[in-house]
Amino acid sequence: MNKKVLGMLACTAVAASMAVGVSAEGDLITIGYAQVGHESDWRTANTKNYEDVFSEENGYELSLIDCDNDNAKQLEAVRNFITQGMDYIVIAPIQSAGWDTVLQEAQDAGIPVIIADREIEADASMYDAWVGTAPYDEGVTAGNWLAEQLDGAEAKILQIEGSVGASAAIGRTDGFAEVMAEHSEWELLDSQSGDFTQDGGQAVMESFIKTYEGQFNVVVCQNDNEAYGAMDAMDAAGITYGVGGDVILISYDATHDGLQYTLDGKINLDVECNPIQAETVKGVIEQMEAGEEFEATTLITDEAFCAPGIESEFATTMTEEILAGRAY
Ligand code: GYE
Repeated sequence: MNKKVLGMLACTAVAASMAVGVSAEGDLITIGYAQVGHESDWRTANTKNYEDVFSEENGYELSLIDCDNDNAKQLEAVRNFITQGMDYIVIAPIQSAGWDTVLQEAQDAGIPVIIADREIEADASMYDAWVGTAPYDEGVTAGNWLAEQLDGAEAKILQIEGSVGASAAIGRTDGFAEVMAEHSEWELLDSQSGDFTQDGGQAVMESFIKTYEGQFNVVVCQNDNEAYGAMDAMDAAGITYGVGGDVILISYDATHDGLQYTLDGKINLDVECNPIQAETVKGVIEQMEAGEEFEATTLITDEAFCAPGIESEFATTMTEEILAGRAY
C-alpha cells in the first residue's frame, strides 16, 4: 500500500510525543478541520462524526470551521489554522483546484495536512495523507445499474449535479458519462448544478420541468438533498417517479432519509457515499504521532441500494433491517 512517514520537522514533534492522543505536555492534540459547510444531510453526519471522534476524551481539541461552501472562506480558515499553530490540519475541499499556495504555507509551517472527503488537483507531495470516497466509481455504479434496469430501452436523462468545481460532483458526472457513452440509446437532455442542496435541487427540477415536461424518463440527482427537492418539484407538477412511476429516480449519498425513500420505492437507486471518515483520519494521525508509517491514501468503500422489488448485480435491495442497521 501507499505508506509514508512524516518529514523531518513533523518527526521532531512526533519524537517528543508520549502517548497516542496526548502530547508530551499532556496537552490535547489540536486539529483544525476546514469543513465544506452544512449544505446536506451527508455533511451534517460528517460534522457530527468528527465532533464525536475528535473529542477531548479522546485527547483532541477540534476546531471545526463551517466554510459555508465559500472557497475564499475555506482558504482563510486554513490560513488561520496555520497562524494558530494547529498540530494537524484536515481539509474537506470545497473546490478541487487552487490549493498549491496555502498547502505550501502549511508545509513551510511544518503542519501536517490531511485532505479528507473530496479530492484536490495538487501533487501528492503537497499534503501528507488523503482519506475519502471515490465519486467516479459511484457514477459508474449509477450508470451500470441504469443500463441493467433499462436493458436496451431508451433513456432521456436529466441530471442535477453537485456544487460546481467539487470533486464529488466532477467524479459522479464523469463516471456516469463513461457508462452513458456506451449507450447510444441514452440521451442526456440537460445537466445543471443544484449545489448539493434541497433548494437547489428543487429550483433546477422546476426549470427542467418547464423545458422538458413529458420528454424525460430518468432523473439523476448527485445527492439525496437534491433528490428531495426534485421530488417536491415533480410532486407539484404531478409527475410520478420511483418504482412504478414514469421517471426512474437515482440519487447519491444513501443517508438515512434517502434510504427511507428508497425503501418506500420513491428513489429507485441510492448510491452510497459514506460520511463516517473521522475514525480513519484519527488512525492516520495516531500513526503520524507515533512516528510510524501511515497510509498516505485511504479509500472509504461504498455500496449502492435499490428499492424493494428491484434485483441488481450492482446494488443491494433495501429492507427494514438494512435501514435499522445504518450508522447515519
Ligand atoms: O455527496 C454531498 C455533500 O463531498 C461526498 O458533499 C461529499 C458530498 C456529498 O454535500 O451531499
